[in-house]
Amino acid sequence: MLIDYSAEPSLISTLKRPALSLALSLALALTLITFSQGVSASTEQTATNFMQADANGDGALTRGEFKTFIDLNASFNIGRAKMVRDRGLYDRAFGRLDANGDGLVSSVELQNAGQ
Ligand SMILES: [Ca+2]
Ligand SMILES: [Ca+2]
Repeated sequence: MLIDYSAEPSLISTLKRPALSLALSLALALTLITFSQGVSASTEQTATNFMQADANGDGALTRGEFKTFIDLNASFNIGRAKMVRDRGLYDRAFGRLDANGDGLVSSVELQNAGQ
């Protein structure tokens, strides 16, 4: 019996692109949650903003990083970010997304919030 290795190259190439898959999963999550208004043109920008705001690159946002994330989204007029910024609702938005209360909003929590 022959062993089919044809699936391996695509698996490897997928694993070599964690940044891309992170960006796509974030874009999907953010589309589904609070930033759902008119997000189609700005989905990619939102994912870019997340990665830019994630200063230490661990895939989760501290309160400080989250504020940067909101401010970036607001500057691009994405969803409700401008409202959050203008009304100073960072803590409320952060608290809603930080499901396990560890003081970080992870990409997983963003995804779960959208489901
Ligand atoms: Ca971080
Ligand atoms: Ca958390």
